[in-house]
Order: sequence, then C-alpha cells, then structure tokens
Amino acid sequence: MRTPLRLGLFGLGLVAIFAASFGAGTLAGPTATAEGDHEMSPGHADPTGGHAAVELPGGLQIAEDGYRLELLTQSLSTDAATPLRLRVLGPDGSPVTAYTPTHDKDLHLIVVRRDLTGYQHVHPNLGADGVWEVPVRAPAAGQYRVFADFQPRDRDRALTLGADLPAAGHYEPVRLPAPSSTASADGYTVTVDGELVPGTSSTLTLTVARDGVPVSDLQPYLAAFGHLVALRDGDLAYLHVHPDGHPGDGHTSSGPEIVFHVEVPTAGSYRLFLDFQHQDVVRTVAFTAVAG
Ligand SMILES: [Cu+2]
Repeated sequence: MRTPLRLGLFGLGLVAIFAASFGAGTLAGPTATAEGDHEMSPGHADPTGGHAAVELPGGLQIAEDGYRLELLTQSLSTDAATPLRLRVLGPDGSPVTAYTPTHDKDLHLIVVRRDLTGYQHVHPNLGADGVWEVPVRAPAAGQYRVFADFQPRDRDRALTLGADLPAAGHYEPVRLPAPSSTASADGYTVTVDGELVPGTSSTLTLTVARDGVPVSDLQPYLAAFGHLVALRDGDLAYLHVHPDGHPGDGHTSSGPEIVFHVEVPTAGSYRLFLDFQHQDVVRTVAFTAVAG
C-alpha cells in the first residue's frame, strides 16, 4: 500500500514549490522579508532558472562570476578610428585566452552611447597576451557603454560584462525615439510584429523589405539570419537574441520574416537593434519598443 504515502509526499512537494514561488514573488516587490533575502543576492541567481524574475540581466556589471572586464583604453576619439583595447580577467586574475565561440566569434563587442545612439557591433582580434583590440570611432561625443559578450572555455554559458568609456567633447543627448513598428536604413524597411511582455518569452516577427519588395534571400551573418540586441532604456541592461535554428537546418528562414523569441526582464522602454545581411552587406536598423 505505497500509493497513499507517495501521494502524501507528492502533496508535500507541491506545498514546497508553492512556498518557494510565493517567497520569490514576495521578494520581487518592495516588501522583501528577511527570511528569503538570501535568495536574491545579486550574482547568486537561482541556478535552476525557476525564478527568472530575480536574475540580474546581463551587461550591468563590470565583473560577474569571477570574471572582470578591464578596458585598457581610456577614451574614444570622434575624429578617427583608434584602437579600443580590453582584457577579460578570469577567476585567477590572469587574462582569459581560451574561449568557446558563440555565433562564429570568440567575443562580440557592442559599443553604444548611453542615450542609445551610435550603436556598433564589432569583433576584436585576440592577441596571445589576452588583449582584445579593434579600431573604433565614436560618431559623436558623449558617454559610451561597451559590452563584451563572450564565453570563456571554462564556463558552460556566455557572459556579458559592461563598462563605460567617454568620448570627449560637447555632448548633445538625443531623446529616445517614440515606439514604432517600422525602422529603415539604406532603402531597407523592417517591420516588427508582436508585443514584448515582461518576464515572458514573446514572439517578435521582423519582416524585411527593400524598396517595398519583400527580401527572401537574406544571407547568414555569424551563423544566424539575424541578430537582435535589446537594451533597456535607463540602465542599458543587455539582451542578445537569435532566431530559432541555424541557417540550412530547415527550421529557420532566409526572409522576409525573421522570428525571435525575446524575454525582457521588466516593463519599460527598450531599444532593439537588428543586424542582418543582404547582398554581402550587413545593415543595422533600430526600433523603440515598450514592454508592459
Ligand atoms: Cu557579434
């Protein structure tokens, strides 16, 4: 007669899960209780992924999980491209030289002004000493945010560290553009369909057209038909999303539609940057979207 006992334990399990969920929900609000505070210590997100709401978004910290981003360049120039140099220091304090490529590259570097203008996605070269270098010119003066998106070989998932870098000169901040479902660049128009719902995987369908004609021969760029980076307005929390599948596996499309599943952490305004490649040229378009 084991059945009643098993049912009983199952019932206890349910209670425990409910209690844990209740604890997490309470912590997310302003009335966090002392008994559960350990659950939401920054940098100690629940490894089970069961409490995504309390996990810190990427890109907000210069150091995380023992890894530290060290910028070796003190400023950007608005006149000319100058070398931007950086290192990633590992848990033992020495520069990381071994990486697992993510989307064909060992490190993706995003540079954007803090008002979410001047977006650049570049790929530095790694020296034997662990120093990454890439020429970058700031399109205008102001405070820039640098994101390094990479996976050390000793780690099972990618990490995004962020640091600020100034470009000296007169700064004229640009207000965040109003939310829009279309964005254009170089004769291409991208239309976005879907809603961002905080804490939920939301489907965004981006449709690419050129001079009004749907583009169905997008080229793979860095092992995907599109790369979407979302930055939260106000603190530049970072999210990098790829479409389902890989080019050539039959589960992904070369256009005109590119489908992304995006989970933004909170309500608020986000600037979305889409990189796509057509006829051997990579283009970037940007949208403002509001979640919640
Ligand atoms: Cu990249």
